[in-house]
Amino acid sequence: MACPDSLASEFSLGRIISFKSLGTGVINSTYLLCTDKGEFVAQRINTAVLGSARNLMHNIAVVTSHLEGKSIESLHFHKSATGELFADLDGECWRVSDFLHDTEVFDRDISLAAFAKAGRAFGNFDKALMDLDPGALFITIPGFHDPASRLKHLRSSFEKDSHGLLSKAYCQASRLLELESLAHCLPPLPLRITHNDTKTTNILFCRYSHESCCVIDLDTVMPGFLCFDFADSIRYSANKASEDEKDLGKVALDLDLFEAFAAGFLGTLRGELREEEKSSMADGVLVLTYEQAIRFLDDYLCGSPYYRIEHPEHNLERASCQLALLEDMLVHQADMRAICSRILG
Ligand code: GN1
Ligand code: MG
Repeated sequence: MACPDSLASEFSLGRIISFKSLGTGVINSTYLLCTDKGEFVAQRINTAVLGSARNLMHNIAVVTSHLEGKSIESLHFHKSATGELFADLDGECWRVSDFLHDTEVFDRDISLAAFAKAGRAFGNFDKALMDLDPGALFITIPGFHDPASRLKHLRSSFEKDSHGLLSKAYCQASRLLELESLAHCLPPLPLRITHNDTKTTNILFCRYSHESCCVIDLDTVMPGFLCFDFADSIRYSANKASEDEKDLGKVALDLDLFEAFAAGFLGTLRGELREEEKSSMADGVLVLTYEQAIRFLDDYLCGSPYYRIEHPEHNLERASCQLALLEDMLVHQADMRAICSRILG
């Protein structure tokens, strides 16, 4: 898309030199904006998903200033002409942050060492927010990681079949409904402030030292359960195949990657966790993967209004892939539990 005419002037960014697409997110649209004053990240916020930009940016301001207070590098957002951290331009909501130079992200082809560092980075992020009152943040997306309510929605989409797509997704949908006990298997857990979208692509690493330098994508930082921050990284990066792999024979849990991330994440948080949190980690991986399969399939049955897709069957392929990963995780449930217990002592 073209850069809105008023973006640079609204955020006092100088004269625009270039504007190009950046990153792999499937919710917001992200661009690298070069001006005569420097390089910036401009994002068009998907308010249909993320709700009020004011509440969202309130959360982000609270969290980034808390992290800065502990000398943890965080994103820095620019103020608009009205002093807000976002601006309404031509009916769309935009925000701008500094572009962090000399950084790189690791996608799925991540080494064991880098994945362990990613675990430490997300572990340190969650640890640093433990003394912040969850009540200080708005719930930007109610029921975001709530497998039972996601399943309820899938069941209703299944019954309505309003887009006539159920015949193509019947096996996957039936299997997800059959696995219902996964939506209720976790014990009551304490609410913490969590990231909630811990893909490894949401960590910037220094290009030279290869150390993690900043956790990004703070849109879903809100009250949540720590086991889901552990789980989402595993779901995304410890899959031997990509999130939308069509050849399901390639989809499998990589236990070495699981162990590397567990060493980083659980090793960092070990001293802070309650017993029920410790015992929820391995099972949380199953639950979150189950929830993601539900979310992709439900979106498919509803005509794909939520996730950006590249072709009409994309969400069905993503759901099938998550379901295949879940089946393999079920086979390795005891292995995952043993690794977590060993690390958590
Ligand atoms: C979305 O767009 P991105 O990559 O930040 C989604 C996550 C899903 C992910 C699946 C707000 O994240 O929960 O795990 O897609 N974020 C939101 O790829 O729904
Ligand atoms: Mg995200």
